Amino acid sequence: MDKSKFTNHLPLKDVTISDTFWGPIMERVRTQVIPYQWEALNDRIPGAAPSYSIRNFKLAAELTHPEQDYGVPRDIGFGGPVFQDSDAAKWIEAAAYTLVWHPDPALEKTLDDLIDVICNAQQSDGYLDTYYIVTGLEKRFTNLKDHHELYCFGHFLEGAIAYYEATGKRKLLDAIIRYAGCIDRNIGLEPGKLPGYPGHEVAEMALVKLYNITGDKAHLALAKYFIDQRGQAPLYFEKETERNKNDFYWKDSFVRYQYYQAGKPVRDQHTAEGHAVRAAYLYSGMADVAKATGDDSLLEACNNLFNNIAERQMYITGAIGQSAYGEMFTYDYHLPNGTAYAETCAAIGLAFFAKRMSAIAPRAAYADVLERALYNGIISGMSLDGKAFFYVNPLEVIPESCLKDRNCHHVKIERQKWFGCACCPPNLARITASLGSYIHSSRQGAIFTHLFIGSSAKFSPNGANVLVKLETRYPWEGKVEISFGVKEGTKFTYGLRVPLWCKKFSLSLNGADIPYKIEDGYALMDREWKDGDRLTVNFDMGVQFVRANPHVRENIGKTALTRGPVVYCLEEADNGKELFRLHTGSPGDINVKFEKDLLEGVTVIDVTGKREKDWAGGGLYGTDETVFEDRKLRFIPYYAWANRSAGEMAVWVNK
Ligand code: FUB
Ligand code: ZN
Repeated sequence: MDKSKFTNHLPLKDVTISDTFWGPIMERVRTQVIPYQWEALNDRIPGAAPSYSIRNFKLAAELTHPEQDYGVPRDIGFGGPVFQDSDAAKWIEAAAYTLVWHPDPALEKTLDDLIDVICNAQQSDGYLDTYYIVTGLEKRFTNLKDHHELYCFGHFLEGAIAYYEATGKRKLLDAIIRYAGCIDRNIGLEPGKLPGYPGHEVAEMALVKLYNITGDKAHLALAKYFIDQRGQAPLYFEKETERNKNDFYWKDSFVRYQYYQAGKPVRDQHTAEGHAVRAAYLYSGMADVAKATGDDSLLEACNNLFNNIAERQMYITGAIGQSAYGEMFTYDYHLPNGTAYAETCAAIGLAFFAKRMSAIAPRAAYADVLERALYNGIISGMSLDGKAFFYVNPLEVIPESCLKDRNCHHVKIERQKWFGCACCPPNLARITASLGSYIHSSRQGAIFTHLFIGSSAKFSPNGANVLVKLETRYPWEGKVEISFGVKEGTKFTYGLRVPLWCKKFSLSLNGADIPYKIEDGYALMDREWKDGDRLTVNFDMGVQFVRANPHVRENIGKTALTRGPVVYCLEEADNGKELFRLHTGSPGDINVKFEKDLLEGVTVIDVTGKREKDWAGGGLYGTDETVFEDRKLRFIPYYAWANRSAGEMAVWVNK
C-alpha cells in the first residue's frame, strides 16, 4: 500500500462554504430541515407517520431513573422500528454540523436537553439502546443480525463525535465511549464474549472516527474486529439464529447471509451484494480500517467492490440498490429504471465510500462517483423547499404503474412528509450539513481539490498557513477560480481534479499558462505559491448524450443527457404524458439556458426531438411504419423533478 499517497479530508471547521448551488441547500437544511425533523422526531407533524424516537428515549430514561418524569406513560411500550434511536442520533449529527458553520444557542440548548435525556437512559454498564431498555434488557445482544443495536451504537458515535467537534462538549461522547466499552466487553473473540458483529454496518467507520479522536487502540481494534470477523466460519448469524430461535427472513432466498454481507469473509467479496445501504457502509468502514491499519488485502477488497459498483451496478445518478426486494443490489449491468429502489441512504453510503477512497489515493474515478451521487441521486431525495423526501429514487416514473404494478409499489410519485422508517431524511441532512469536509483533502506537501464548491479553506501543508478560496457558478458554469492566500511564498503540490466527464479544459495561473501533469485524473501543479495567485480552470460544459454499456439491456437505443456533473430528465410538466414515446433529436440542435425562476434556478436543456404518433388504424399490434411528429423536448436536472406536480419522469430517452 502506498501510504505516501494517503490524504486527510479537511475538518468541517476549516472550511466556509459560500457556494451559489450548495449554500442555499445547506441553509435550507439548517433553517427548514433540521427544525422540521425535530418536530417529526417528537411526533408533532400532523398527518405524518409518527417517529416515536424521542418518546422512546424519554421512556427509557424514566425506566432507568424512576425519579425522572418526562411525561411519557411508563406502560406505553417502545414505538417504531427497532432502530429508531438512529434517527435521533443522525439528527444530532446533522444539527451539530450546522453549529460548526452557524452557531445557534437555541439549537445547542435543544441538543443539550436531548443529550441529557439520552444519557439518563444509559445503563450503569454503559449499555444504551432504547429498544432493549424498554422491552427487556435480558434479551440484549441476542439478535445482532436484525435488531440493529450495533447500528444505533454506530450512529450514536457519529452524532456524539460531531457534537463534540462542534462544541467541545464531551457529555454524549463520554457516554458513547462507555457504551463502546460495554460492547467491547460483550462482543469479541475472547472467551466469554459473543463472536458477533453488526447486522447493519456503520459502527465500523464510526469507530475509526472515534479512534482518530481518542487515539485509543481499543477503538480501532473493535472496528478491525468487526470487519475481520464478518462472514468467518462458522457464521455467527447462523449460530445466533439457532441459539436464540430468531427469525431468518432470508432463509429461503438466494441472498441468505449475503443480505448482510456476512456470507463470506469481506476479503472474499468481489461484487457488491445484499442490502445496499449496509453494503456501502461496510465498504466505507473497510476503507477506513484499511487506511488506519495499512492493510493491503483489505484495500484490494475495497477497490474490487468500488470498481464493481462504479463500473457495473451504479445508476447514472449515482444511485445504488436495484431491487426493492431486500433494498438490494442485484447483478452486474442489471439497472432497471422504473423499478429501481435507489434508496437515498444508499447513494449517501456510496458517497461516504467514494470520499474515503479518494482520501486513500486521490483518483478522479473515486471523486467522480462522489460528485455524481451528490448532484443527482442524493439531493433528489429532498424537495426544493426541504419539507418532503424521497426514499426511493427511480430513473423512470409512470404514476399509474406505481398504483397498479406490484413491481413499482415502492415508488412514490411525490416526496413524502416523513416515513415510519425515516432513515433517509436525517441522512440527507447530515451529508449536506457536512459538505465542507468533502471538498479538499491534504497530506504533507500537497493539497487536493475533489469538488468544485464555492468556499474558503484553511490548510497547513508545510507548516505554513494556506488559504484556498474557490469561486464558481458550478454546476451551471464550468469556470472555477481558485485563489491562494499565503504569508510568504510556499512550496506545495496542488492537485485539481479533472472530472472524467470533462473532455476539454483549460488551466491558467494569473492569466498565463501553467505547467501541470495529470496523475490519476488530477492536474498536479508543483510550485512555490505566492499570495494572491489565481488559478482559473474552465471545464467544457457541453451537453453530453450519454450511452450505457450495451450490456445494460434497459438502456439499449437510449440516451441520457448530462451537463457537467448534472444528469437530466424529462418531466411530464414540460413534455406531456407518455414520455416513452419521445425521441431525442440531433446533438447539434440544443439550446441551454439558465432559468433563474424555475425550480430555484436551474439550467435547462431544450432539444428538438420527435414523438411517435398514434396509429391511424388503432389496434394493439400491427405492421404500420412508425410516424413521428416534431416536438420540443425540455430536460431539467434530475434532482429537481417532482417539485411542480406529480407526473411522469424519465432519465433515459429513445435516441
Ligand atoms: O435498517 C435501517 C435502515 O432502514 C436501512 O439503512 C434502510 O435501508 C432502511 O431499511
Ligand atoms: Zn434511507
